[in-house]
Amino acid sequence: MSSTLPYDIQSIRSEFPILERKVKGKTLVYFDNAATSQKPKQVIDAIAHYYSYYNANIHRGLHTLADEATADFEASRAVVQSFIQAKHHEEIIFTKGTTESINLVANSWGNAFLNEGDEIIISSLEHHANIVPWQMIAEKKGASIKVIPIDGNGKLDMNAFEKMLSKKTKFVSIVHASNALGVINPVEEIIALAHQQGALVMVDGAQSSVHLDIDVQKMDCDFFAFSGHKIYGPTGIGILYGKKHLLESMPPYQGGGEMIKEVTFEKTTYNELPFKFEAGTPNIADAIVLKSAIEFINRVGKSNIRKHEDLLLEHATSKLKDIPGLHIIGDIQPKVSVISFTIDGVHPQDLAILLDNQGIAVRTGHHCAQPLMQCLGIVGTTRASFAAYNTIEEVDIFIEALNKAIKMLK
Ligand code: C6P
Repeated sequence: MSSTLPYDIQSIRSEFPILERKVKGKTLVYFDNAATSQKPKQVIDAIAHYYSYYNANIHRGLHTLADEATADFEASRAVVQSFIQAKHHEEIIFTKGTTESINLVANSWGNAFLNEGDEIIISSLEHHANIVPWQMIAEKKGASIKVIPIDGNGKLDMNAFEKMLSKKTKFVSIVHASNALGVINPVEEIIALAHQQGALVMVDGAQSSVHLDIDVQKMDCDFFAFSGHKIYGPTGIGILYGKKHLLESMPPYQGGGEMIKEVTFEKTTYNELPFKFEAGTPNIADAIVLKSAIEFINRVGKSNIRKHEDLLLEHATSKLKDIPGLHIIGDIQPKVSVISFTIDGVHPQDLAILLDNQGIAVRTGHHCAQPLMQCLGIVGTTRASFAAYNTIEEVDIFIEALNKAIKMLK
């Protein structure tokens, strides 16, 4: 099987020091990549290098360290720009992560442009980060939220979506790939339909950005959000992409240093993009290091990683289907390398503990998508999610451990 893999998997694995770790006496099998991916050595080294050699505040100082840090911070912005094919570098805003990016848009755009009676559309597949900020702003502005239904496998009901759209629809915020099930939504179609009604569209790319080629211009989304820590980068850094004319029309999200042009006690004028949305000292180190994470992905090749992950997904799916009483939720195409399942008579939490005892990390529960679990009529699932460094052998270890755990629990 491994001869069909698109790259030398052992060489990739050797770049991730954590994969050497033992957990409960067993070599770690890390299948919780949808929660956060592990970091290659070039990312870990880049953090140490920044703090060891040129730690300084940016855009402010007139000294060598500040110049170097500023240059690398802006170089990282340019790398992110090409990672998602944005037209202008000032369309890339550094945030803490997907959650903050969505909150920024809901607050800034929502406060300025939402009115009473307006409608915001989300889907049943959303992570809480793409539900709660919209509920908060809708409540404040007297707008309402409509939810696109799904079938039992997580497929969006596009007919229902089309019927939901009207002149009242002002905003659609939709997940690209579901974190809980892995299913990929037809975002291009959703965006085109929403635009016909004059509504704007935000895409939550927290799970898609690491697996799929992202071209925000081709997709024609108005906003796109993702997190550094899910693309082999550090925690605490994320991206908001927004079309330039929209970001220009929006008021600042937070006030403070960096986002101003001039301040008097009477009045403040705001800085230009992207700085208008980057108040205060940003997360300089992690923004700089995000460049190294993207360079890792580009070096291995996103399409190679996708091919590799598809092999793992296919292998795991067919093995899991052999287990009596196991139900894969979201067994449809297209999907990213996430498998979510339930097992008759087995509580996901008990399963997670037994798997951890065998060195295997998976996520169980509602995956921060409680409304989705309610739609599916389940309390939660067990989720295995794969990354560039996982192997077919690890899938086999997982299946063996799973069978052992099921025997103990039934
Ligand atoms: N999902 C998971 O285990 P932050 O926490 O801001 O980096 O990302 C939030 C978020 C938003 N949307 C989607 C689709 C996501 O998957 C996540 C994070 C993790 O599934 C942690 S809950």
